[in-house]
Amino acid sequence: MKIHPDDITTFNQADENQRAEDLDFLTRRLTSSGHDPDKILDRLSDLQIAIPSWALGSGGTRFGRFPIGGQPRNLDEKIEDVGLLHQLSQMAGNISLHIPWDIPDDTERIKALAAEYHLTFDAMNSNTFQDQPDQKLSYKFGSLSHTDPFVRKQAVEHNKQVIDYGKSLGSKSMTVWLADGSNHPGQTNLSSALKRTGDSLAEIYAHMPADWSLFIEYKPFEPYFYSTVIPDWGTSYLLASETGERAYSLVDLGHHLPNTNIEQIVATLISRGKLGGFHFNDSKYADDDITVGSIKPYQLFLIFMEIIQGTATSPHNPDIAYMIDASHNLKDPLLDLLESLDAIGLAFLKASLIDFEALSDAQNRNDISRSSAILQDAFHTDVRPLLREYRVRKGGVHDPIRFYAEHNIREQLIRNRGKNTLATGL
Ligand code: RM4
Ligand code: MN
Ligand code: MN
Repeated sequence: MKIHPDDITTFNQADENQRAEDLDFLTRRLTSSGHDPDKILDRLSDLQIAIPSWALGSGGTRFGRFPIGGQPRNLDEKIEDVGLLHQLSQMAGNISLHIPWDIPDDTERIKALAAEYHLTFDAMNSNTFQDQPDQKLSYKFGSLSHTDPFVRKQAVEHNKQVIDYGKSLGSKSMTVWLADGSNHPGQTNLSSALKRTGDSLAEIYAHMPADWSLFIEYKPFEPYFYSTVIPDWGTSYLLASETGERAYSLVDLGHHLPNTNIEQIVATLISRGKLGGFHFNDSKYADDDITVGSIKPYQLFLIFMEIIQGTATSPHNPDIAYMIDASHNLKDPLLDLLESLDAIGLAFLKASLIDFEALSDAQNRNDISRSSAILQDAFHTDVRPLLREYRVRKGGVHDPIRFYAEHNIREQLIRNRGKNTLATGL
């Protein structure tokens, strides 16, 4: 769905004066403490977040699913939905595809459609955690790590095919999230499974064009509960280092055991130039995949602090591929994604306000209280006027969530697509 520019203008004009006042207040505060708001907004513009093609419908749990009407019925409609998110927020200029959930029928046509919505294709995702109806061998006991070389070959071939789709769509990277693991002690030989995985990844890597990157995602448990072959950042880093220069780790916020210091992992990976991808979501317990920033907004702020600081001091880390990897069981998926984009924008802006020079000075003097004060000062600044200004300047709306509700977008989608449509994905 494309929103008519007049609707955007009308919406933005409604409380223009109040917004200008709020912005003025914040700008004065920021400039007096040495910040350049325009520069910060330029950097925000570089922070484009990919939307996964599998998160545009209602998700489910293993117990049930409560579908919302108007879900995208095919890839074209998914692109439309991401286009809408981008038009409103100006922060979602990329789409990430999961194969075989979203196989493009005609890559040239799909690429052109995405371009109409100002979207490009970010990392491609393979799927060897489910068996497909036409598949010869089963992944029940693993894929890239399987004991049977024929199953491994089938899984490697699938990954190569995903790369080929990505090539024709203009993507430049491939994410491998390997679900392989075991449920019972003794079920697999842990070190042999890791070795076989490394060999399979090497084959996938060799198939990538020279300007592509490979992202290796880790996860401590689920779908298997005793072991996963790539459980943590250390294993992912190890595999990435062994696989090649353009192989990197991918951090997904939900893929850690409770209370893990994720910002420290981010800092360590960036310092070695190995943080390639980042999946946003939030969680209370495990891979809950709920709205970004809804549970731990301070953690998100600290992560952006490490990203901003780390990429400035370790320039050899590549541009990080950001994606929202969430699942929407109760909320309207599009609204949920807009909320997540808001949370990401706000955390980034707040982290941009940290006085890094003063912080480094306080750290060198071991002045803990001063260090904390610097962080708190940035975190408690209300940066919403700046995020609204960013959107209006770029042609979006100052408050995408309100716009979405006031314009009854879901009702329109239900009218156009139907009440009982189903989207492929989680
Ligand atoms: C996994 C992981 C992957 C995503 C799948 C659908 O838990 O986060 O990134 O592709 O879910
Ligand atoms: Mn993920
Ligand atoms: Mn996950």
